[in-house]
Amino acid sequence: MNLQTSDKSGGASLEAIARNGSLLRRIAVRIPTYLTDLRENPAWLPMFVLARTMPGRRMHWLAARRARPVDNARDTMFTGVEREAVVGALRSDGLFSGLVLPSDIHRQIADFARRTPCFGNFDRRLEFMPDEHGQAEKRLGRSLLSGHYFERILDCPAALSVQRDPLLLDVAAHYLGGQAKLITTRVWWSFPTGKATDADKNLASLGKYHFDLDDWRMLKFFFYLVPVDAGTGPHVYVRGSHNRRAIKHQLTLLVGHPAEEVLDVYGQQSPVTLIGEAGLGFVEDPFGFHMGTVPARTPRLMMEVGFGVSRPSRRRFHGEPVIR
Ligand SMILES: O=C(O)CCC(=O)C(=O)O
Repeated sequence: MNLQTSDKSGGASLEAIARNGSLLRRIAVRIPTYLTDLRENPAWLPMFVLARTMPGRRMHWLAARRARPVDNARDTMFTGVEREAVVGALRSDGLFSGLVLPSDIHRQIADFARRTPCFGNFDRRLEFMPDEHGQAEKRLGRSLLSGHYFERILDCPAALSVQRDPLLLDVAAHYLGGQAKLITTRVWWSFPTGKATDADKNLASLGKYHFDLDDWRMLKFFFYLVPVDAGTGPHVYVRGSHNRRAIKHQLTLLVGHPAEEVLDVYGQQSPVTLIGEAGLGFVEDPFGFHMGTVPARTPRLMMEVGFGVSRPSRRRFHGEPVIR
């Protein structure tokens, strides 16, 4: 972390002071959260300190156990997808984008979402119907960037069938090791809104490249439940950034970094913007830099099924079902 506050002329640069002040503020606001994580699970501390460094991660990967064969591997809804191809792409690029949900499955989840109230900005007090987003912003007097279903999604059998699909665990076990376990399942909207603050965007993981640091090794499957184009807030992944890290991105306390800084290091050609029809699925190693973008025109409905290797901290999640 660079806390230098002098400009080229040797004098104090007000801009640098402001920048570093805001950096310190961003770190300071997270301290209570870090202390809660530590109290809940002391094993969180070595992960938090070392899992951002390549040597620390490589050491931990050595403990990956062999994956056990999955008995019901053929019962997958993702017919024609070879597990080896998925794992190979994850190892080289950190991303595989050739999954497609059957149309009855993504339609059933989207229908469920359209008729079920969601919670705005991860806050259970901000409950609204997704098709009343504009009225809800007026009624609640604030911008609503996201709408989550939390545990309500467990009432949707089609979502559960995606969560339980044997291909997902098989890929996770062959990529993360035999310790791989399902951690979380979430379905949420990202809404176009002109008024979102930077804090809202940070909370929703939108608009800023970041890497996830909730476990030593993680994998996230994402599925679009509506068609996603450039105006629907597509997800972006920086190919290859999961296994190559600039020192400044290993020794940083912050997971979010400006786009120019990330692209200067990993290459202007490295971001992949995921655009496609309803049902498009992709899986990524979220240690690689990634972000959602704020929808400019149309709301995006998305599902995530996440895997990890350690006991998840309940606090890290925002109400979505955490499977222990
Ligand atoms: O909404 C998105 O596309 C990004 C989600 C994300 O960054 C995350 O789950 O870590």
